[in-house]
Amino acid sequence: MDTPVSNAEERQEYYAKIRSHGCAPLWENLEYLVTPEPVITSVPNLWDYSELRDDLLHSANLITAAEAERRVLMLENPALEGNCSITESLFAGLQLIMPGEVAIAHRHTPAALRFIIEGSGGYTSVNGEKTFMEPGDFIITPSWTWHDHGNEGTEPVVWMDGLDLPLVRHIGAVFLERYPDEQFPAGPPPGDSLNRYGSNMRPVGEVPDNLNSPIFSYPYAKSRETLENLRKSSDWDPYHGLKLEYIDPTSGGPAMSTISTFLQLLPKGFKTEKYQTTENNVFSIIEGSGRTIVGEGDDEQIIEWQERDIIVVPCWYPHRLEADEDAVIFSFSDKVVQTKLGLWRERRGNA
Ligand code: GTQ
Ligand code: FE2
Repeated sequence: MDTPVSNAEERQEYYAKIRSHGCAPLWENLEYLVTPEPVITSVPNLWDYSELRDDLLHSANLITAAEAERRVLMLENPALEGNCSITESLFAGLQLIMPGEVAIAHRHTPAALRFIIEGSGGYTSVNGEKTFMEPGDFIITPSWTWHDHGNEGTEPVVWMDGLDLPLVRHIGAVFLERYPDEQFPAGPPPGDSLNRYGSNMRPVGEVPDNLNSPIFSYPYAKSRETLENLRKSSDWDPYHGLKLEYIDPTSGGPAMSTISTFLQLLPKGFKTEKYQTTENNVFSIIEGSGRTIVGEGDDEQIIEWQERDIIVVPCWYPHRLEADEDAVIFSFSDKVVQTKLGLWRERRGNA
């Protein structure tokens, strides 16, 4: 029976009383707490690289890489200002290293990826193994590995950083350690891990670490060629075009244990169909131009993009993509985490 047993005033007094005992009434919050579908604070957004580039290069006049430790412009979700996050779970930033600069060695529990945007001659060293960077390369810094960066070239080098930092912070498991010297001592020669593990082979007798890929670098030349070869034969996915996931060759699983990473090709004129997923997605346009249509009806929003732009589409926003020219898009998301927790979902069309 729905007979009230108390009045509003009585209830407020009661809430104040239980508050002082460290309690709150679930029944006043249930609607906001457990919702029929995901409700998320972060919003879709675009970072226009042609607009940002000057700001980024200007930062080199204000602070050195050495002083900054990491000279990064964080891409903050407009709805999460001050939270150092691009979505509730992910961090993204644009990092700049000028010729001759070094970003000192440290290690931390949050894992990082680098997706190279512009410049040649940049490198990152992971546990002493240098990986040189070219635009479009995808490079991994696994959790708790020593890393420093540098630029041995003659032009500015810019890459996008993607980290699981908000997720790790939320749990509280953040640790950082600085190396006593600027750079971690040189270890294996550049490219060693790719040589060793990048040909669907591995040294005999080695047992894989099943958390992270032994490959630190997934060069664009190779992955772009793969997309090009596949476009002739592949069936196109109506929701993704031709989309490949970067994997750990020793397990067949995702390349990183906390961040999923993808490269996709949409041929000129391709239009994907409406898609929803619980994963929070960050897209980095490497080639081409087009648009992402996010939301539906009155909430529909058209995000026009071109090369080097970055777009975020948070959890459960309906979205579709249109390519005006052949488009190649790198993306990263928290899919692997959601999958491990049994939470990942997708909705294709109106299914
Ligand atoms: O390059 O080591 O954007 O530790 C944020 C934290 C980059 C890095 C970031 C980091 C780094
Ligand atoms: Fe770092």
